[in-house]
Amino acid sequence: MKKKIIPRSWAEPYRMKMVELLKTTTRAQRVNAIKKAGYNTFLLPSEDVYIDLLTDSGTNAMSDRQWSAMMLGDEAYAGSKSFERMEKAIRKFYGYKYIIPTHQGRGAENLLSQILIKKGQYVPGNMYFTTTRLHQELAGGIFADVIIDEAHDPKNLHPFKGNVDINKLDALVKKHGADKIAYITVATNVNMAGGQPVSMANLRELRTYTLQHGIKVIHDMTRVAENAWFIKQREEGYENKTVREIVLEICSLTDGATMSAKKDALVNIGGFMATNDYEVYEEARNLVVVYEGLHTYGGLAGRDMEAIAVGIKESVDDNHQRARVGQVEYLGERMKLYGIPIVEPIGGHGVFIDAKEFLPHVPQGQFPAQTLAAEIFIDSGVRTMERGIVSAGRKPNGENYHPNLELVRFTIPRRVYTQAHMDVVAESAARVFENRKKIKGMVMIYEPKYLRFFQARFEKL
Ligand code: P70
Repeated sequence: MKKKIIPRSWAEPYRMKMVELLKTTTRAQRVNAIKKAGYNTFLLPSEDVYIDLLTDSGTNAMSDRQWSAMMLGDEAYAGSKSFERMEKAIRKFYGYKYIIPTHQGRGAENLLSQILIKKGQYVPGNMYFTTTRLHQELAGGIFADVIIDEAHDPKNLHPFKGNVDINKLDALVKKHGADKIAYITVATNVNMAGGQPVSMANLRELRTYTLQHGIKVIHDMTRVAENAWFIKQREEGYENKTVREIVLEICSLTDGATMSAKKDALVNIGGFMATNDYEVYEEARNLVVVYEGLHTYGGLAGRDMEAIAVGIKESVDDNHQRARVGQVEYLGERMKLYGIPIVEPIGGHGVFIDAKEFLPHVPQGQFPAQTLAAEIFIDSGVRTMERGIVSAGRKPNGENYHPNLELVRFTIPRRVYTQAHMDVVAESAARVFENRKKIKGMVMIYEPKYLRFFQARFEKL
C-alpha cells in the first residue's frame, strides 16, 4: 500500500546564516541552579539554560535585512531619519496616524494610562496583562475583565477565546455610566489566555458599540499579526485575505495602540504608542520626554528603529506566520500525544500547560505552575514561565488575585529553535508528567511589591 505523504506545511521560509552555541548541563548542576534562583525561572542565569522558552519577548532572531538596516541607523538626538522610517512603516502596515516611540511596551502603557485615565475611572479589557493593568492602577484606574467566559476555561475550544463579551462591557457602562470608562483595551492574541485570538466580527461589534457610547478602543497590538493569521485560518470571508490586509483592518477598528515591538515585530528591543487623535498625540509627545526621551527616539537608538521598520514588514508576511504559528502548534500537538493537559486551542506564541490538572494534588496556594516550571528546568534545562497566581499578584487592597488559569507557558522565540528542539521540550514535559505524583508544592519566602513574579523567591515544601 502506498503511504500517504503528509505535507510539513509549516516549514521555515528562511535558512541559518549564523548560530549561537548552547551549553548543556547535568541534572545536579540544574538542581543547584534553580535552588540558587529561589525556584524562580526569572532568576536563573541564562548560561544555565539549554532551551529558553521563558518568553518570546526580545528573543527573536533578526534577519540579514534587519541587521543591514541597523547600519543605516541615524543616531541624531533630534529629528532622526530612522524615526521617520519607523513611523512610515507603522503608518503603512498598521495605519495609525501619530506615533510616539518608547523603549518597550510598558513605556507606551505608562504614557497612555497617564494621559487617558482619570482617578476612579474603569478600564475594561479582554483579560488583564501584568504590566498593562499595573500602569492603569498606578494612574488611578480600576481594571475590569470583559473577556468572554470561555477564555477562563483551558479546555473550551472556542476559536476566538480572546473576544470581548459585549454584554459584560454593557453591564459595566450601565452600572457606572460611559463617562466613568477611561477607554477599553483590546489585546490581539491575548497573552494571559494562552495566545488566543479576537475575531474581526467581535472587533466590528465592539467598534459599533463604542462609537454609540463615545468610548475609545485602545489596541494592545503586541501580537497582532499572529492574531491575523488565526483570522485567516478560522474566520469566514478571510481565507483569501493576506495577513497584511487583515492586520490593517484590525487596526482600523481601534483608536490607538500600545506596542511591544519585541514580539511580533521581530526585534530585541523597542515599542511605541500610536493614536489617531491629535490631542492625545500632543500630550504624549510632551510626556515622552519625561520618561523615555525625545519624541523622535523615545529611549531607542536609531538603529533599533531601523530594525523595527524592517521587522514590521517581515512580520505581516503569510509564510512567516505560517511557520511561526505552525511551530507552536507542532509542540502543542506533541504534548497532546503524551496526554499532557494544555490550553486549547493551541495559541499563537506558545504552549500553555494547565498546572492545576497536571498537579491536582498541589493547591493553588502552593504555586503549582511555579513548581512545575522549576521541575521542567531540573529535568532538561528548558526554561518556561509561571502564568498563574504568582503572576496575578495582589489587588490594590492587598488581597491576592486568584486567577482561574494556573499555567506554565512554553513561549517560542521567533525564528530561533528547530523542530528537534521542540521534540526535546515535549519529551521533557512528558517525563515530568510521568513522575508528577512525587512533586510537592512550594512556599513564597520573598515577595516584591510590584510585578512580584519577576523577583519572588520560593522554597520546596
Ligand atoms: C511576555 C512579555 C510583554 C507584554 C505583552 C502584552 C500583551 C504588553 C507587554 C509589555 C514580557 C513580560 C512582561 C511582563 C511579565 C512577563 C513577561 N510581555 N502587552 O513575556 O511589553 O515587555 O515590551 O514592556 O505580552 O509576555 P514590554
